[in-house]
Parts: sequence; C-alpha cells; structure tokens
Amino acid sequence: MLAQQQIDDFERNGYLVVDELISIDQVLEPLKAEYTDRLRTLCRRWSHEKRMPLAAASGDFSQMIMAAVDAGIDYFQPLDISLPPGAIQAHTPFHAGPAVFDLLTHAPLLDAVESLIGPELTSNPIQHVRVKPPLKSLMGAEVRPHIVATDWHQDRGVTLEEADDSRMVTVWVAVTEATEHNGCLQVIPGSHKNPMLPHCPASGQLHIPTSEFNDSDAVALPVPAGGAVLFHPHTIHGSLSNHSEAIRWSFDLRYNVTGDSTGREFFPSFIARSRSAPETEMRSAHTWRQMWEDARATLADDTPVKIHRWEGEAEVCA
Ligand SMILES: O=C(O)CCC(=O)C(=O)O
Ligand SMILES: [Fe+2]
Repeated sequence: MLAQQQIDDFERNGYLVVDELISIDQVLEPLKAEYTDRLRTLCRRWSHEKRMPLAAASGDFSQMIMAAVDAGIDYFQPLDISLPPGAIQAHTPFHAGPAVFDLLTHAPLLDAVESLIGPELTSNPIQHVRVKPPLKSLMGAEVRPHIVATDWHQDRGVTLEEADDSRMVTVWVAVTEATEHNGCLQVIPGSHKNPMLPHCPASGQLHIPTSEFNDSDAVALPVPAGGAVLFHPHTIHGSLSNHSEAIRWSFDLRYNVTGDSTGREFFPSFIARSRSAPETEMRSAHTWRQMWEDARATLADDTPVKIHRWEGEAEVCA
C-alpha cells in the first residue's frame, strides 16, 4: 500500500511517481519475452508477405521494431492491448496475452491504486502499449500519441460523458527507463483541481490549447524501468519526444471504482480487486482474452466506435 505521505502528495499534486512498483523478474521480464515472441511471429508473417527481409525476424524486440519502422509497417495495433476506435473488423489484431494480464492484476500495482480510490477496483479497458522509436527514424507524417510525443490532455477527455463522475486512476508503467531525453511523461502539477477543459481534435491527436493553462509549469517525470506514474483523470499531462537512439516502451492502464462507468462500455472491463467479494475477481488470463475476442466479434462491421466527445467546435479550438 502507499504511505500516507504518498497519498497526500497525490492529492496535492494530482500525480505520484513510484520508482519501484512493478516486479522486474515476475512481471516485466515475462512481458518482454511475450512481446518478443508476438513480434517475431508478426515479423515472420511480414517477411513471408515480402514486406520485410526474413533476417529482420531474428533480431531482438527493439531490432524488430526498428525493422518494421524501416519497412514502413504499422506495428502498433497488433501489439496494443485494446481494440482501436473507428471501424473494427473480425480480424482486427490486438494483443491480450497472459503476461499482460499479470501486469493488469499485479498485486503491488493494485495495492497502490487501492490506496487512492479504495478496495473495489475494475480494470478499465482504456489501456495501451506505447513503443516509441527514436523520432529521427520516423517519417514526418506520424502523429499518433502511441508512437510520437503525446499532446497535453486530461484522461477524462478520452472517455465518453457517461464516465465524467467515475472515480479513476491512470497507472503509467515504464518498461524501459523513461527520461527527458527519450520521451518521459510531463505533467502540470496541481492541474487535477481544474474541471475538465476543452479538448481539440487537431493534427491527429486531442489536445488542450495552451490558452487554457500555463504550460511553463510543466514538470518532466523520469521513471526507471519497473517504476510508474499514477495520476488523476483531470491531471493535465503529455509526453516528450524520443530524442534517443533506442525505443521507449511503456504501458498505460486505468482502474475505476467498480460500478462507475468505464467510459468505454463496448470494450470489456473486469473486477481486478474486491475486498468485499474476492470471488468476483477475474483470475483467468484466458477468459480476459476471450472477452476481448467476443467484443471484437460483436463490434465487427458494426457502427465505428467513438471514444470521445470532441468535434472541434469549441471556440478555443479555432
Ligand atoms: O506515454 C505517453 O506518451 C502518454 C501517456 C498518456 O497520455 C497516459 O498514460 O494517459
Ligand atoms: Fe493520457
């Protein structure tokens, strides 16, 4: 559990950095191994399709990512731990492996979240992997916040209205060390005391215009591998560009109080912790993956999925 001082810091600043939260041996190493296998399978397929050289499939994780970047292949969605917004097909790829489930249900992580929003916790389906290559290796056209720097926003802005009162925490986990140089998070301390601010959908990302807050208050949050940043849904945050020579890899996970809306009810959530009814906790990685597969089957070829409310009509977006 968090110490009272950490809880006080979170309440005052709207975020908390915990340098050692995730077990490297029990969680991060198996997660990296699972991702390496997954990406190797993808690279073999891409090379079979003549989209990349076969040799690319024998590299390590980072080399395979760089080979995909060089080949102009979009590796993001097949590695992500959520389905995408927009049109979903019967075979839209995603990754919901057992090592990801072990991260989502890692006891020290749930303990920290429990310290902030109490003992009845639902794993919220707004969850992503971000594997960000060196900026200089990318074509200028890439704008997605899963690949390049993330613009200023509040996580409340990436849910639908139905979750505006949900008690929620974001847990951002560093798989590789995150530094100012390779694109760590940055936050505006104390900004969680704001209401939700207008978000503008421009240039491929949602952003809060800098007329709405003081971006000179920004604080960068370097975190070692296995560390995490916890933050409030109204905390204004974004991330820096990866100016290093190596990939920068993180997961961002969210938890809400069970019974509150997740903000994406068409994607599956599950009870990650319940002190009052422990038998309701999800224990099966297989069932979790099946829930995502079922959601995909239901949504396939249906109305495209909408994940936020912003149409760019706010005056501040002009
Ligand atoms: O890692 C990033 O670039 C941004 C992450 C983010 O916005 C989040 O975790 O909510
Ligand atoms: Fe965010």
